[in-house]
Amino acid sequence: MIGRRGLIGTLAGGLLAGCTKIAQSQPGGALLETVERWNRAAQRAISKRTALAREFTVADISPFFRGNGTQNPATPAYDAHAAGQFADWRLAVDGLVERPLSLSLAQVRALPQRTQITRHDCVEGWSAIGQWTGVPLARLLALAGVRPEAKYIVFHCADSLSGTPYYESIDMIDALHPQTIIAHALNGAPLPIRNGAPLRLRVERQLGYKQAKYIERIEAVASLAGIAGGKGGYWEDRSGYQWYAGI
Ligand SMILES: Nc1nc2c(c(=O)[nH]1)N[C@H]1C(S)=C(S)[C@@H](COP(=O)(O)O)O[C@H]1N2
Ligand SMILES: [Mo]
Repeated sequence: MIGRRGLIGTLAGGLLAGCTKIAQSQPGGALLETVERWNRAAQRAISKRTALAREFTVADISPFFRGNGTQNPATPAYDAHAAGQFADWRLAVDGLVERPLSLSLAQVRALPQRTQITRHDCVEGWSAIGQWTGVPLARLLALAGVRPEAKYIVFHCADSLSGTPYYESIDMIDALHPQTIIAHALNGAPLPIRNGAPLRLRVERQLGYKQAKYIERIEAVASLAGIAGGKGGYWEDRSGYQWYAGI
């Protein structure tokens, strides 16, 4: 797994190696200074990515958290799970991991949890504040033993839009971010079907379409090239939506 320190270390290590060579072949220190400035800028960029999203209070919670996109996958398999309160739902964690997992909802709930009140922003021009509870994705990835070759985490969903399965992906900086959770509850109650029951992603530094609902499989990969349209997400594949949707 690439930790924050590991990533910065790799960047800094590469730059320092470069610096040594430049220092040996250059007469003055001007170039070195430039490289140092660049190094500081790179560190600032990474710190920005790891900063926390704003959290709100219970009083700020929206009375109704609307649904958007799929509001019910409505496949025979999903309907059967819903009828049984998702007691037989399994969450797979696989791909570039040492120990592939297949977890029940009860097992997901038994892991360490995080609760956060955040604002969801959809590109279509609406926002809502909700309280989400779930297991940090970093925990799941540690349990599964994600391999260092993994560069992205892909979320496979149970629903399709116009006959194409919904999916999304994030990089390891967002995957290991403390506010990135696999949520099973909204405002203290099990996720409503319209909001992604039984499990959905919350990746709080990004826009609404990254917040994958109805997750049945989490896959660690080295590249997004082989997955669906290759652009890392349902909307990314078919419209101009950016893969990195930072807010
Ligand atoms: N599986 C799945 N996830 C999805 C979508 C979808 O259609 N299917 N829509 C996305 C969009 S565009 C938004 S704004 C949010 C909406 O989440 P909500 O339904 O809880 O409001 O889910 C995102 N995740
Ligand atoms: Mo959205």
